[in-house]
Amino acid sequence: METNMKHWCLALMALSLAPCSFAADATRPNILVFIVDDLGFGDIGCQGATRVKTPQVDRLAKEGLRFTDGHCAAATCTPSRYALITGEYPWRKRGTGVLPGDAGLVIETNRGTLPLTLKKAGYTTGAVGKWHLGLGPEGGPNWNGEIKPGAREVGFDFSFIMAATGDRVPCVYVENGRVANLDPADPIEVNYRQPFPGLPTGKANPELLKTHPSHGHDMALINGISRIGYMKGGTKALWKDEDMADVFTKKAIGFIEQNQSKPFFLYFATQDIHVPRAPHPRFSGATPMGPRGDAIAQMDWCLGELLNTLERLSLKDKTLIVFTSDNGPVIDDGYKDDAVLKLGDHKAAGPWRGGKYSNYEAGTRVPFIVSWPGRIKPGVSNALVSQVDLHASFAALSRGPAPQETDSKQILPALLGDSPQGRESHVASASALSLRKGNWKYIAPGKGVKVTKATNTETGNDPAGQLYNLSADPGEKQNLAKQQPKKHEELVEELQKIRQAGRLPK
Ligand code: NG6
Ligand code: CA
Repeated sequence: METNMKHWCLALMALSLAPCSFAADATRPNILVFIVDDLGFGDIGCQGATRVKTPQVDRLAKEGLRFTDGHCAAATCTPSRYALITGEYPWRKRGTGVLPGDAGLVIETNRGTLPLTLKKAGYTTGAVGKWHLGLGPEGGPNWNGEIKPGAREVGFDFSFIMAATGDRVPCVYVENGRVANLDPADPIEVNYRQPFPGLPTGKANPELLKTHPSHGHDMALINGISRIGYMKGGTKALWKDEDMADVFTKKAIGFIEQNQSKPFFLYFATQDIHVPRAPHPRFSGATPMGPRGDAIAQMDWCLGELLNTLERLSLKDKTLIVFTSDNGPVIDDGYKDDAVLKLGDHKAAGPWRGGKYSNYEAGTRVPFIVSWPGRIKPGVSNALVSQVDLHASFAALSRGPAPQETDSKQILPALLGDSPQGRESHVASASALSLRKGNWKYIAPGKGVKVTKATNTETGNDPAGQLYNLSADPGEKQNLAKQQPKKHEELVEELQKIRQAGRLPK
């Protein structure tokens, strides 16, 4: 009897000392944000693509809710991801334009973020893939020491990332704040202004290139591809572009396996289908569209690997997945990779006008699928939803603290398919700000070219304000600003109100 009592007491003591942990369950799922780079609305089978097959994305869409009016907050990467991670519109914060690879962390470490909120709710948080939000102090980190502040300081327990983009140096992986596989005898130096004497560049040594630039991208020459910026050293740590999808996928699977019995949040950011498009040779020729199409096929494979992992670990019903992209599509983004030549009748932007860099819809209207088998009824939703809302919505879902970021709306009922109503309005940014309200779209006056020469993007810039009725004119062809002055004024004022409501740029 006495020993029994002793056992009971010990068991009780152990329980009270155990850290407060819980498993993901039917009400509080694991969260996987799978964010593709530069994937257009029409780049997936379930939204019209036929020249590239995306069976895994289509499978997710079939099991989940496919949003036809889902947005990222900006038409390029850094500002778009800033919004997703923080829940704040990027134009409120200076320095959120496309960052070089040696930029300091652009997110203040004392602010609320999505991963931090989920951490407070008891989730283990991980970031794998493209970062592009800066690392280290202003002026960039010391690549040979501890790279801080970074992903950990904004709320990720685990991170395996690349600093910026595949086309920017340094071409190395950063794992939990240190360059992976770095040989201290071969330190890394990064310079965005001038080349290192004696090292090859795309400009000086085109004979060493396997992919040639079409514009820019003629600096450091690494793995037969010239990049933006110069770097020296770190030879053992250099990534091989063709293996990158495999490397990131393996890390993501490892993270899921390790955290299978706890609730986790995984931010999985593929380097695909951004330039340089260099998929693994097993995807070469997977599509008739050249490397851009093959990179889509590779991305689809990555998604399949993660879906299979969740299935294998019996986590499918306990995991909510968001599949989306950080901005609209671009065909030639700086390399001669046959993307334009082999495009055929493929409509990367779907029915929308413009693309990456554009104020028109295709800049930010991106693939947006939410799945949670057993909880979300499969179907299609026309609710207006944005990545900026994930912070407030997942705070509610995880029963974490509600964020202070007022741009982030709690639209869980829309995301879970319980309501057809998403947010009322949405501000997107490219070269100008634009406001969506219902089916109306206002683009603020913008300076600059109408079509960029290099990427052939219709920017949507106009010195006068533009107003479009997307239900009658989804292609944004007919500017109604003059015909509908009252509507125009209403949206001008609404945008002004939203601008004044939040934090203004410092
Ligand atoms: C541009 C690059 C483009 C791409 C983009 C950022 C040139 C000529 N073009 O400046 O290739 O890297 O920046 O893309 O350098 S994003 O998806 O990360 O925003
Ligand atoms: Ca991008």
